[in-house]
Formats: sequence, C-alpha cells, structure tokens
Amino acid sequence: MKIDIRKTTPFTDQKPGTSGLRKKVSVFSRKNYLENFIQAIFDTLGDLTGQTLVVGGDGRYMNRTAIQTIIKMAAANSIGKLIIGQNGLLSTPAASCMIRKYKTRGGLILSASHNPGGPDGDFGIKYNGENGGPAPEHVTDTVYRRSREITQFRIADVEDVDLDCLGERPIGGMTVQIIDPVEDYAQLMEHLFDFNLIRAAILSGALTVKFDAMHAITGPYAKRILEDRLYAVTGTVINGIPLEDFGGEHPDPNLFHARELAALMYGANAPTLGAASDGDGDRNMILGSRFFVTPSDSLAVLAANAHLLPGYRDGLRGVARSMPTSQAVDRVAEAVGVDCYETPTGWKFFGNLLDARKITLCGEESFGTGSDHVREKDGLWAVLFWLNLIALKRQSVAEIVRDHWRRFGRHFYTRHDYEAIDPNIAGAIVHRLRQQLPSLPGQTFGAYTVAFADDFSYEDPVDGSISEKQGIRIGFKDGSRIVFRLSGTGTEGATLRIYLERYEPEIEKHEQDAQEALSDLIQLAEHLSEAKQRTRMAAPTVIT
Ligand code: G16
Repeated sequence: MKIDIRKTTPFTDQKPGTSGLRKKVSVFSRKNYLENFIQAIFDTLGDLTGQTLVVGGDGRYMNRTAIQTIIKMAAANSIGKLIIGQNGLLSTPAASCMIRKYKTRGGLILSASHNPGGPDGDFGIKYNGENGGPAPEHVTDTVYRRSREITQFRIADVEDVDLDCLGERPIGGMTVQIIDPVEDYAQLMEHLFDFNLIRAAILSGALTVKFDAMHAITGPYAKRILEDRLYAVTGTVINGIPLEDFGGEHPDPNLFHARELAALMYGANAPTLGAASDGDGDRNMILGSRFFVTPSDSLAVLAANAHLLPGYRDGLRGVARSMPTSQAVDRVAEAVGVDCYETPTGWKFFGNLLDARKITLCGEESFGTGSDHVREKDGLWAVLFWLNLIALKRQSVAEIVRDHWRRFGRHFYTRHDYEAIDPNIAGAIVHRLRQQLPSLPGQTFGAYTVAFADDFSYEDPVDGSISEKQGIRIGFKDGSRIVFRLSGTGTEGATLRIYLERYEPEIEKHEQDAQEALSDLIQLAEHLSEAKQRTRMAAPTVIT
C-alpha cells in the first residue's frame, strides 16, 4: 500500500461548536479541508497503531465520499480497524452504542444533525471518545489548535471500498468491517424496554403510532424496530428512506418542519403517539392527539416514571438538564430525592456525569433526551420510552402529561429563535445584556422581581473543568427565568435563542396557551435585549 504524505496549509475556522465541526458543504469541499480536520483529530488522539474506530453518518450529501477519505487516511495513520455502518449509515446514538459495545478507541460521526443537507446544505463531523460520547472541550480545543498548525496529512493510495456489502476486507494493514447499522442498537432497545407489552398493546389496537423519519437516518431503525419487531402496521414509519438532501426539507423534528406528522396529529383520528426524529437520529419530538409535549416536560415525565420500565427498575441515580431547559425535571428530582445537575448546552457535558454514575437520565430543551445506555441523546429511545409508558399506564399522551402537571405543577416554556442574523448585531445584543447584569437583581418588572442575573459558568463536578459564558440567565423571585444565548450549531450568521419559563402550580390554569402564559416575560425579554428592534425582524424565525 502506497502512502502519500501531502503538504497542506491550515484553515483558521475549524473550531468545533456545540457538537463538532459544522459547515456548509461548499466549505467542506475546499481542497484539503476535510483531510486537514481528520488529520488534526488523528494527531490529537496520539498513537493509533492497531486501534479500532467506528465510522458512520446520517447519509447526507458528502457522507459516502467523506467516508472513503477517512478510510484512506485511517489506513495511512496505522489504524488497525474501522467498523463502518452499511451504506455508510449510522445514527448518532447507534454509533455511540457500537463504540461502547465493541470497546473501540472512539468513532467519527458524520452529520450536521437537523441542519439541511444536499450540495447547498450543511455537513459536519465530530469525534466521539471511548465512552461513546462527544469529545469533551479540552479534546476539541486541542483538535482546533492542531488544525491551525497542520502542515501535512497522510493518505493511502488505494481504491474506494464497497460500503454496501457486509463483511470484512483488508485495506493495507487495516481491516474494514461493514456492519449492519441497526442490529446492535435494536438489541439494546429490546433490553431496556418491555417489547412484549408494547407489542401486545399495538396488536390489540389500543396503541397506534406514526413515526416521521424526515427522510433521514432513523428510517431503517424505526422500520426494523417499530414495524418488524413491535408489529406496528406497515406505513407506521413515514419518510423512512434516508435521502442525501432529506427531500429538500429541514430534518428538524418540530411542529414547523415535521408538517405532515403535525397535520395528522392535530386532525381527526390521530394515532395515540406521533413522533419524529432528526437528521442523525438523536433528537425526538413527542406528540399526542392534538397535544405537543415540550422536550423539557418529556424529560420530567420520563424521570418521574423511569422506575416502571425494565431498564430502569433500580430507580434513578440522579438527573441532569442543560441550563436553558425548564426546571420541570428539578421538581421530579426533588420529589424522588436525587441530585439534579444543571449543565451548559451540549450533550458533551453530560458525559462525565454519566460515566461517574451520578445520573441516569438527562435531557435538553432542544428536543434531546437520553440515559446512561449510550453517551448521546437518543431519539428512538425516547419514542420507545413513551410507547412503553403508554402501554403500561393505558393512558393517552395528554393524560400522562396532565397527570404529571397535577402532581408537580406546570412549567410553561417556549424558545424564540432569531436565525441568520448579522453576527455583529448578535454580539451587540449579548454585550448590552451583559452590561445590564450587575444592576438587574432587585429590580421589579410588572409582576416579576429579579432574583439573580448572571452569565452562566459551569464547574464540572467530576473533573473540575470550568466552562464560562454559557448563556445569560435572568432568574425571578417566583422561579421564572429568561435565558439568552447564541447558538453554537448554526452555519449562517448568528442565531439568538431566547428561552422563557414560568411555573404555574394552580391546576385550573394549566390549560392556558404557553405563548399567552408567557406573554409578559416575552415582552420583558424584548425590553431587555431589544432583539426585534436591533435585528429589524418583526418576529422570531422559529418558535418552539
Ligand atoms: C446539538 C447539541 C445539543 C444542543 C443543540 C443545540 O444538538 O448536541 O446538546 O442542545 O445542538 O445547540 P445550540 O443551541 O448551540 O444550537 P444536535 O442535535 O444539533 O447535535
């Protein structure tokens, strides 16, 4: 096998964001752009001789060509083995599952998650470590440093590998194993949930489900698990074939982008559960008939009921949520008597807590929930959790959530996004907010008195690392909050996210619309940030 050592010059913009490096395909297509980043990862990992890596992606445009490049570079960097999902496919949670199951040195996951795909869309790549989770900040910082000083990369001069045919083949001294992307993951799900109970409920007609794979990675997973193993009728999974451009759609599981599913769930004869997942299969949206479950509520409901399900019979060790996620799960933790951790946005921050066995469940407002079964959030896992719960309780989604509110109170919650705004304007908004922080505590705005105002800083309780400037929090005496932060996953301009939360203990007030219930706080957020005025946008781009 001939190995080329090619000269290159560094790019200055290869800084991983909230979840790996995400850029436009046009950026990733620049000469040596992908190669530089891959070599920077390999260099950061040190001696990889004989080591195994898992490789796979969400099937978006560039997935296959990027995998061929990774194979050639891995062979030239003395890697012993690559385990690759058939057709180059692996959902993010399935990749995490395989890294853990086969005890590999980690894996490379190719995805830009819920961002659009295709030649004009986005591409992304991230390294997950031996625990199956996204690399922590000190690793991604080192990759970034390395990417800025790189002068050469190694690549083998070999033929492309057939990614579609299962089995093992040698590439120089390295072995490439093409593996069924679904089987290991499906087995893990079967171990966590009561498949017999769910199957019986489905067969009896008491439980019906529709799953929107949004032309993305979860199609094959959902078909195998929901239709083949749980006997949901054929057609339960819609948009189930992964397409390189996601059918020209935005594979983001919310009411706006999962339109087909939303129309069904808000129409007559809706199934018991409607669910959708995103580009790489780690996000989930849960719907009942005419009922949207906020991700924050979903986490709280799962936490309150986990002990009823086979995989979680021993109860919870603790829970965690990202800072902007509503405090609904905090109330469950308090009632159950376990710790609740508040982390910065980004699944990587849960890794240490899970590895140290401080938590069992964790989740984020950004449609992510997961547990200690892998080290990524897991869309289909959340759907199966809900199916198991519905089969067990014999209640509708809405009844389960309303019962939860009755017991714990309701956290009204919404997120307003201003997307693709001028980064200078976004910076100015954040700067203005930061300047106000010292003077806010004690001030009263209508019914709300500020209890604290800060720029969230997190000290990891396991390794003591500190992450600063993770979002502006304004907390009020009644527990309400407004949070402002800039997204770390966008590829166009800046995205300002405004998160709003208010607690309502009174049952008679639980049926109010969230935007109405939060209207005073929404106005106050505008007063403090001048987001509309400064961006000259009449309304947020997306409200969830
Ligand atoms: C990623 C991260 C999540 C984060 C989300 C949104 O999700 O893994 O932890 O909550 O981005 O981040 P931001 O608010 O910075 O855009 P995904 O599904 O895109 O990989």
